[in-house]
Parts: sequence; structure tokens; C-alpha cells
Amino acid sequence: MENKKIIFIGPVGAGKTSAIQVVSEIECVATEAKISEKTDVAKETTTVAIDYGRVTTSGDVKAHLYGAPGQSRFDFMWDMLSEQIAHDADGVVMMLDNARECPQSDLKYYLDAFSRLIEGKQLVIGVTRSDIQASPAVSDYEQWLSELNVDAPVQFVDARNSSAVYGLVEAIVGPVKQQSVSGMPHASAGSGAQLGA
Ligand SMILES: Nc1nc2c(ncn2[C@@H]2O[C@H](COP(=O)(O)OP(=O)(O)O)[C@@H](O)[C@H]2O)c(=O)[nH]1
Ligand SMILES: [Mg+2]
Repeated sequence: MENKKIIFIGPVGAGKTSAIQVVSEIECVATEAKISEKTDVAKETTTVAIDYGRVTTSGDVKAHLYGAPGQSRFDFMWDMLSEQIAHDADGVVMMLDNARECPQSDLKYYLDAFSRLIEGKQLVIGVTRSDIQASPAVSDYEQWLSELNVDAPVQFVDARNSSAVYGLVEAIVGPVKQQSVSGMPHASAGSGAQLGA
């Protein structure tokens, strides 16, 4: 059985936890991940809460979904996360909240903070809350990405909507058997929330 790994990154409230929960075929709880850091004097272990869920592709590949903590108090964990959990990831989903003050800054910030993780991997940008704040538009994100020489598709999604989130995951691992434990494979989370890719 082949395994793949997808890491969800982005600011608090962008929808990482919701997205992983809505598509996961197993009950997901926020997992406590042990991250160890070797220092000169001792081996320190810190525990940090991360989201974990799983989907299976139609080619029977298990895709493991991890949500990186977004809180700034965990900023210092990101490098360790990148190295110890995510170093062999197959792709990265960056969730951004369109209703935040400056999504363009968030995009730049997370591209920079996770540059080592993202390098050489498939990146997909999932933008939530366009139901609350319609602009910037997909084309704005595409423009910013091209100015930064970053090659990544942009999809406007509602993180509570499983079909939208499957779209993000499938951009990395290909077609997925849609069998989330939430039992609502095509649940819609609100009117006008899905603006498509
Ligand atoms: N209105 C709206 N709410 C959303 C959307 N996506 C996610 N949410 C909600 O935003 C809140 C924060 O999401 P959460 O998954 O906890 O974000 P996280 O901090 O990135 O893990 C939850 O209450 C979600 O239901 C969206 O597209 N529109
Ligand atoms: Mg969360």
C-alpha cells in the first residue's frame, strides 16, 4: 500500500481543521505530535497539536493529511514540523482566508515561512470565506503568484464543503474515493460559497 502525505498550512481560522475533517475517511482528532529537537546538552521533546485525517485515492494510495498549527505561538515549531513530519510530503495545501485584512501578505508570509517545505512539491492554494468577502478574486491570487514566480493552482473553496476540499486534495494526489466519515460527501455548507477553481 502506497502512502502519501499532504500538509495543510495557513493562518488561524483559514479552515485547515475543517477541511481535513470534512474529507477524512477516519474520525479525526487533533493529534498530539511529538517533535524532538536535538541540542548540545539534551534531547528536548515538545508536544504540539496538529490535525490528522486520511483519504484513499482511486489507485488505493493512502493520502495522510496533516494540518500545521497556525497560532503564532507555534511559529517556532514550523521548521521542526517541516523537517520531521513534513520533509517527505508529496504536496502542500495553503489555506488562505479571503476575509482577512491582507490575504496577499498572508500568501507571501506563508510562502516564505514554509519555503523549504514547499520547494519541489506540488502546492495548491485554497481560499476560503469568499462568501463573506468576495474580493480579491482568483485572478488576483494568480497575478500575485506569477509575480512571485510560484506555480500553484488557486481554488476558491468553502472548507466545510467536502467536494470543494476533495478538489484541493485531488490536485495533489489525483482522484480520491469520496467516503468521508461525516457521511456527507457532497454536503454544501452555504449558498454561493463555492465559486469554483
Ligand atoms: N463563512 C465561511 N466559514 C468558513 C469557511 N471555511 C471555513 N469556515 C469556518 O471558519 C472557522 C475556522 O475554521 P478552522 O477549520 O477551525 O480553521 P483553522 O484555524 O485553519 O483550522 C470554522 O468555524 C469553519 O466552519 C468559508 O468558506 N466560509
Ligand atoms: Mg485548526
